[in-house]
Amino acid sequence: MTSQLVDYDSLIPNNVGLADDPKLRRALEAWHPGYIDWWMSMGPEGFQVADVYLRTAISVEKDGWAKFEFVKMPEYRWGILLAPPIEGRTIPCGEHYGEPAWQEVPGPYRAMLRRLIVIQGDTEPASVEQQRHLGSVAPSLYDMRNLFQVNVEEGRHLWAMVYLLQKYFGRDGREEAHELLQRQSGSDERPRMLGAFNEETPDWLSFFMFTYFTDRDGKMQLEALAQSGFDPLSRTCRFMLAEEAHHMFVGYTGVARIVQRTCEAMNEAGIEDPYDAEAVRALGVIDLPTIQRKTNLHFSLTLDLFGSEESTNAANFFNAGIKGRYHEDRLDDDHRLVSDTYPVTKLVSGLLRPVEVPALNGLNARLRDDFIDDCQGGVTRWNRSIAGSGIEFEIRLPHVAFNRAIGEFTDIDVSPTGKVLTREDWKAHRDGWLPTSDDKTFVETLMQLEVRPGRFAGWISPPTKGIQNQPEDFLYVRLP
Ligand code: BYC
Ligand code: FE
Ligand code: FE
Repeated sequence: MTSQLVDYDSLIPNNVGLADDPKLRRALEAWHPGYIDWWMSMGPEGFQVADVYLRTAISVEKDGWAKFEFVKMPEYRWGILLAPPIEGRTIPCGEHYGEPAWQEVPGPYRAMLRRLIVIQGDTEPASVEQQRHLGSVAPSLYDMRNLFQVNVEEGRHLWAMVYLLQKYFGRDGREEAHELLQRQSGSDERPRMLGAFNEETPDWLSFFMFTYFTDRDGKMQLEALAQSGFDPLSRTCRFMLAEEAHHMFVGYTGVARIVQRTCEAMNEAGIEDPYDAEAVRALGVIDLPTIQRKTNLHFSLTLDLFGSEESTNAANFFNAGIKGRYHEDRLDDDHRLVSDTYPVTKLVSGLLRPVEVPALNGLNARLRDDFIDDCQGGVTRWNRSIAGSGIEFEIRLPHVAFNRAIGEFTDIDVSPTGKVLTREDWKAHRDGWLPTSDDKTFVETLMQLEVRPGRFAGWISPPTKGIQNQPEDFLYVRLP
């Protein structure tokens, strides 16, 4: 019971008994100033003194875990919150299946666990860095607030991983925690660890695509780590997932509102051909093929985050019981998978086709497949809205082998429909499939700051309801 109560009065709000753990408290308090320095220099640019209507986690109960109030971002109460323990929880997979979950780091798996926690931790501040310029071109105060909400929560996710490193990994944990503030998205010397987190997020369409697709990789990876036999990691990730839902909501509704605005504008102007980019763009809205190209880009970049389709690392994580499958505890099999197989798409004599591989080696591909299913839902709803406007166009997720830089398909050129191409063919079609410099320039011209309460930039529809049901003209961000 005690562990569920959140101590909100101390410097670092927490439900991990920080007040009774002076060693850990000192380590975290020593890390805190560096974090604030990082936030001031790499966090949202130009809005650190604004009052923002933000939610802060104050409890870990299912209902009422958050409160909403105006805060300046550097004063946000970044806390350390673990989901309530599950009585009698056991290791959900691998060779220790059924044994009591570990409350301390299992010695033989220390290095593996540390690596997983560091990779997870590295992505959180990376996304804040990628998005730091977007506040100054926000399409509304509502959107600006959502961006900052996502940013402060990614900051909290960094705290969550740093807590695990400092509490359970001693000196090297402290060193890793320090390094997490040193690497920088897009840096030549010290880049972030995973590819997609070194890309630019140049505009709001990219931001919404990122939160739809890449934050959803976050969800899938957190779901897999929530199935860890290392219980503190599991509890940490379970609580992070509560926050993650909002990030994907921002992405889904963001793209939906752009699509809606484009279709409305086309109908008002009597334009029927979605491919007449010149006419559509002249209306000050984003043409649907550009949205498709951004989808292709962000989806394929995000697929790379799942690692190689066949991976002995993934097999080892699972065997050890430190990373499970999506919904491991709801799956009906032996949870060991030693003699099972899984179909993984591969290139076989020039054709892409499923090949059965040992299930343990195919776990990255399996999580990626679960991810693709999860992505499709929102895409289908975007398409329903386009069809409802009477416009003939469908947004499609590209083939898994399209535009990949990690794994099985790295060295081949594949069309969005899954056709294997020659280099020349790929080059000839590339600009129809991935954003061009012309797309970039056009979208950039639309990125103009709109801060009048209740007003929205012309390329995006207002949301159907406000945050916490606030009225449309609510002042979500009070600028100084
Ligand atoms: N980029 O066996 P392999 C989020 C490396 S997002 C660069 O194929 P494995 C968020 C790999 O390290 C979720 N390198 O893959 C979202 C290995 O190197 P070594 C983040 C890559 O090991 C939005 C080699 O290639 N969380 O939370 O299974 C906003 C062969 O590895 C990449 C996690 O990812 C890549 N894309 O790795 C904010 C969870 N892929 O060992 C936040 C933790 C692979 O040969 N991570 N490599 O030197 C993991 O579970 C796994 O490490 C990976 C796949 C999913 C990354
Ligand atoms: Fe996160
Ligand atoms: Fe997120």
